[in-house]
Amino acid sequence: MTSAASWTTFIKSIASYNGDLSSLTAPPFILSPTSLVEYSQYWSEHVDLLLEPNFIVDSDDDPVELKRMIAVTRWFISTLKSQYCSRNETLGGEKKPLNPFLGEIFVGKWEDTSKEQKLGETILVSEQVSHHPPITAYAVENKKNNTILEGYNGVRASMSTTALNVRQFGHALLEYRNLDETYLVTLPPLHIEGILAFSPFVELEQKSYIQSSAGYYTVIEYSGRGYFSGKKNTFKARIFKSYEESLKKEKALYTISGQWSEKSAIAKGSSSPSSSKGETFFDASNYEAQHLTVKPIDDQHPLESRKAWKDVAEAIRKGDFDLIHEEKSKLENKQRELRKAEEANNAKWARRWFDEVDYSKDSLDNDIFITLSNLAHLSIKNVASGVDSGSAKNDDVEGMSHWRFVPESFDKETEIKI
Ligand code: HCR
Repeated sequence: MTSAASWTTFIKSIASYNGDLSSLTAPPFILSPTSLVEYSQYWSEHVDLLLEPNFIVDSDDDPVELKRMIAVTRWFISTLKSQYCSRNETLGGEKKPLNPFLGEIFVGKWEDTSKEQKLGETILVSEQVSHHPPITAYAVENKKNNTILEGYNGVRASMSTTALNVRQFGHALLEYRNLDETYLVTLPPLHIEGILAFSPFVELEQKSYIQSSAGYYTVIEYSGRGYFSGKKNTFKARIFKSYEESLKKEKALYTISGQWSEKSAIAKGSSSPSSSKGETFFDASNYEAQHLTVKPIDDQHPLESRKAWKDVAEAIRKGDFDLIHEEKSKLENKQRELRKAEEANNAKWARRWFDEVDYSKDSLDNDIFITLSNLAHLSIKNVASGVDSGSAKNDDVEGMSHWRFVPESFDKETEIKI
């Protein structure tokens, strides 16, 4: 089959697509040799910005909690280029990632490359906690600064005439333990444009939110090419004293606007910073991503992503469709056998470092996710990320669930070395 013909078959298959990414069969040239379980690393490719709130000192101008919210917003904006553009840079376009198997893991670390050595080592643990639907849970931990980011991700997708529309499930919780401050971050919807033209790319849409335990609340509005400025990947973020204040845009304490994949500016108040008045907020093109270090495949455990997918990844790199199919089938059949054996023994795959949490049943007094969701009027149900608790969409979506990191399980880990 020619590339064009297999692409047409692929387009037809996504037109009748049921929302579960594992059911999509794509032609080899659209496959990425990287599993989705690796995407958790994108949260921390600017470790210095992630840890920055720990180093902000109180001064006479803005309250220190507001300065920290600005820093957390900057860190979040800095993650977007890695999350949504990095395949375009490394693989020449958005690709379909490998669909992780249940129990697949990915771990790595960021060394402290700063002159002052105040950051310390930061580690990533990422685990596929559900296969149908696919859900990846992760934690990024920096012991030196007592900072931990944890979260999970799932997606549901549907095809419109020209684009693949993706709703994200999950959220991130960023805890600065020395500061006794936590932030809840929601994930924006997105769509994949350019499918018909053979060059898929991601556009973020609608909004995402950051809620601080100190009350401050950031609303980030996304738009593709056109709406705000005619430029790609544009956004506008407003920081408010609280959710209630956000009901009137004029109450914004700061407004940030620009392109998340390029440059953005910040100014006090509710008007967008003009290029002359605004101070640079973040310049993605001049802030290189720091990639994590992963141990050599030979030293990896069989559940570690790059080891488990090695032969499939090589077949994808060769563009050999039959070999991809053969190697993928080997891995998938092994998984099927495992599930059958579990069923026969009435057993369940034991998640390694994460636990499922059911907020409708488990009694979770003083749970920070509930507290922050209430502050931001966000749903605590298993709904798309960022859904308002009062919205008509506030109804559990089948198969989706909340996942939490269990640090003790990771501390007891003996088989997987970072
Ligand atoms: C939608 C997507 C899989 C999911 C990817 C997610 C949402 C995963 C969590 C990360 O934190 C952020 C993230 C970034 C990716 O942009 C997003 C992927 C983009 C494409 C991929 C589709 C399943 C691929 C469809 C196949 C074609 C048409 C390219």
